[in-house]
Amino acid sequence: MAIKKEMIAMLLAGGQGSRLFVLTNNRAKPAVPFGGKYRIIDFTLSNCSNSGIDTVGVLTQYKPMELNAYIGTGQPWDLDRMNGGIQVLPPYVTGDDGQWYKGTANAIYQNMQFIEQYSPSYVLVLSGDHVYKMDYAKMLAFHKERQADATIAVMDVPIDEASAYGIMNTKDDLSIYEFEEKPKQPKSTKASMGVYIFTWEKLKKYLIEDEHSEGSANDFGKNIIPAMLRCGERMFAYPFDGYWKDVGTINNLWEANMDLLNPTISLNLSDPLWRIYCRHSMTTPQYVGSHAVLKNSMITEGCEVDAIVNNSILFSDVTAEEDAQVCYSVVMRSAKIGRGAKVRYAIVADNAVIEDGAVVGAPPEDYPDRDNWGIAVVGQGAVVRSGEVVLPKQMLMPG
Ligand code: ADQ
Ligand code: ADP
Repeated sequence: MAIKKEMIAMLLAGGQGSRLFVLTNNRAKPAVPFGGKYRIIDFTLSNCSNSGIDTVGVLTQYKPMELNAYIGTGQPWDLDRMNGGIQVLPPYVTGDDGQWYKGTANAIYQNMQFIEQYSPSYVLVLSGDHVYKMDYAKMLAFHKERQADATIAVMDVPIDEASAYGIMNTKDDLSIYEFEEKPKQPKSTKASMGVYIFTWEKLKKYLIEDEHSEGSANDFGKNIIPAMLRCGERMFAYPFDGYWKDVGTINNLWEANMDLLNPTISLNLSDPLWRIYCRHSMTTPQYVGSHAVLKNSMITEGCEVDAIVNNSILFSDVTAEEDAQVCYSVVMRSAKIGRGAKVRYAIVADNAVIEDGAVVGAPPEDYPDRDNWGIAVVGQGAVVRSGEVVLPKQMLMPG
């Protein structure tokens, strides 16, 4: 019998991440590399560990291999425990009725047995695709003080982005009286961060009811939250005003990487009191050649750089040869950039090869349709031949 835990975390990591296109061909979104040496999931896992949560279930289903390998025993996040720790939970077959996770709520429903082993009073539901630092222990204190049934972390977002989120309205005491999942005409700018604390006995009741309700999408935002609100449960909004970004789109992923190079942005990765942990690669120190000119960039271990690099993030083991230019770009592990190649406003995935003189992306001022430019993306292992051009907004698939 497992030891009782006051709160355990369930981390949803099973979405397809289709809006990241070539970056999620072979892996789930939470495993996408970020910020030079991290993966997106490192933020949520580190938040759990730093908040004193030692039991985390990770719900996977879409292309989980790389994510599973990355998580391993959970040691980098101090989650390799005898009691609790991290556990990867893929969909499994029980008798005749095993099935894929239909939606986020169904994913939790199918793992009720895992949750119940710990007899938790509260369950924290998280997404594996957000970059932020948050103390869930403070959120739990808020939830307990208000004797809430559900607490939803909220951020203020620009009104023109509000329809991408669950949007709520609250009273002065922060209780929620209205919630709409991705409304076409948002009535407020208070957006759900997809971070929830539920009192477990209450959530369990709604998960079971939802499972038996005809036509439900079995989704937290579409079904569970609205149902709880309709039934008058105590629901509160927990305001968060730090850095938070859903990195589920190419633009957001690129921007969040660029934010790391901007000293005015509050996502400090070197705060000794809130470290972001990751699995390290064992590789050589970086080498900077005699032609290299490096400005405002992160250059990670194992890189060999002889190029002009500015405002960019080079992950481990990247090579960038003489006369190459890399600016405002994200270049993932072991990618190779040949002589005289130009990589500008781009994301180059791991193991991609940009041959000598090839061009990837362009800054807006160089692009004829200035209002409609975007980030160029080269997929994992893809090769851009000498003289070839990958235009802004274009995505190059491997093979
Ligand atoms: P979305 O992010 O659009 O909105 P969703 O696509 O359901 O919600 O994904 C949430 C998380 O669950 C993601 O991490 C995804 O990978 C994972 N996931 C999706 N389907 C899954 C499945 N079947 N099994 C396991 N994991 C799955 C949500 C809320 C909004 C809120 C935004 C904030 O619904 O109200 O505003 O998050 O980003
Ligand atoms: P994106 O929106 O970029 O595709 P997400 O990771 O947020 O990325 O998940 C996308 C959608 O895929 C969600 O709406 C989720 O419900 C759906 N989804 C994920 N896995 C499945 C599945 N096995 N069956 C049906 N829908 C799924």
